[in-house]
Amino acid sequence: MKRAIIYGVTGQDGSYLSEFLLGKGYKVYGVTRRSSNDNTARLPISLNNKRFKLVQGDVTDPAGIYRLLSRAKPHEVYNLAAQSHVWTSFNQPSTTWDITAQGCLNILEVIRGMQKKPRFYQASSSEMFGDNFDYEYGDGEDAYQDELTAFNPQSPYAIAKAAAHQATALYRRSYKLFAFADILFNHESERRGETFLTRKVTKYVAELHMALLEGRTIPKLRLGNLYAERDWGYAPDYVRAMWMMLQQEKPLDYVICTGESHTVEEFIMRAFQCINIYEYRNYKEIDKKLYRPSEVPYLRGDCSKANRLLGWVPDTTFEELVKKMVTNDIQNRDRHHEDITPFEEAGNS
Ligand code: NDP
Ligand code: GDR
Repeated sequence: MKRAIIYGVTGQDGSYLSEFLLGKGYKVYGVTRRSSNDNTARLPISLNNKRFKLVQGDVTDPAGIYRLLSRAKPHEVYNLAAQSHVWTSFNQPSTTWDITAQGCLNILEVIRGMQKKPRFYQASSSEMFGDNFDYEYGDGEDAYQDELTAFNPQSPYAIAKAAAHQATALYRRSYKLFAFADILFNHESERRGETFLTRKVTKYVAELHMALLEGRTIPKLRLGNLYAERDWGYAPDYVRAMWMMLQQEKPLDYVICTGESHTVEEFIMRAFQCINIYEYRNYKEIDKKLYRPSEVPYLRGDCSKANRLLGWVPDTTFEELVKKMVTNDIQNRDRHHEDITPFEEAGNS
């Protein structure tokens, strides 16, 4: 039976990846760091599986990584652990560095010292491109990023990710490690952390939907920069790509994205439209504190290489993604309010 270790198993992607690997017959060691509250809310499905083992650990603790890898003797190690919130990284640059850059290096060093070396996966980020892009036709209309676009990171998080990305490539070249780094563009889901833009918006929309039905008012949605553009995909599609990469004969880096870019405002408008609100501006206010000292203005990936060599294509469209997230947040609210009108029928614009 194949064995895999997932660092970052309690996060959005870690939870989907653990279910995906269990579905493929793996034994999965999911690593969770110690916390004063239960942080396994995303893992009920995996925790019910006898082939899933939850173990304590932390990527900043090299000795613990060594003990786990020596004991479990995994075939594959997935590093999804990170301080992954860009805005937070400006407030906590050192912590972000220790987890997101040093944590990756700690795992690579342990693998380097092992006799039977597992395959290694590093979750790199489109944030590494920062404000850089290439042009297809030179007229600015078709700007994109791919595996060859130069990095110009714009946050402590992106700098840490770029360091981990380069370390993975260096260990692959220098020590013949079977190490891959995917450049993942934004991907969201019903399990997305609540302080990321998409989930913050869909939770608000669900709350507003309920409030309108009950004749209540709620405070406005506080937002930062509405004009940044992002290439948003669906997380389960992206964890499938992670596994597909590690099954390749030759370790290469891939961009994983949808190829479509939408503004933050477009995401918000779509989410409000799910509850039949077509003029959302009355419900939002801009809070300058939510602006970042330095922003990534535009992300649109080109994943032709992953299409060609992995046969990977995203299954979920932008419109489906927004709808899934809003529907899920409304259903979560509904569990406590069984008798409300389904949102499709609510005429509250
Ligand atoms: P999340 O923030 O949801 O999950 C991060 C995970 O890392 C959590 O399980 C968290 O644990 C864990 N973690 C944090 N610090 C440590 C530590 N010191 N030791 C061990 N584990 C730790 O991120 P996502 O699931 O969205 O993303 C997964 C990976 O992919 C991350 O590395 C992220 O940077 C990267 N990525 C994500 C993209 C996206 O759009 N989602 C796009 C590009 C890259 P806890 O639950 O205890 O906080
Ligand atoms: P991002 O995601 O920074 O792209 O990083 P996030 O959802 O935090 O921001 C997306 C865009 O929305 C703007 N924005 C706001 N963002 C947040 N969080 N909260 C707000 O209130 C708000 N208002 C506007 C932001 O300025 C930004 O332009 C995500 C993370 O998952 C990273 O870990 C990952 O590497 C990248 O995607 C690719």
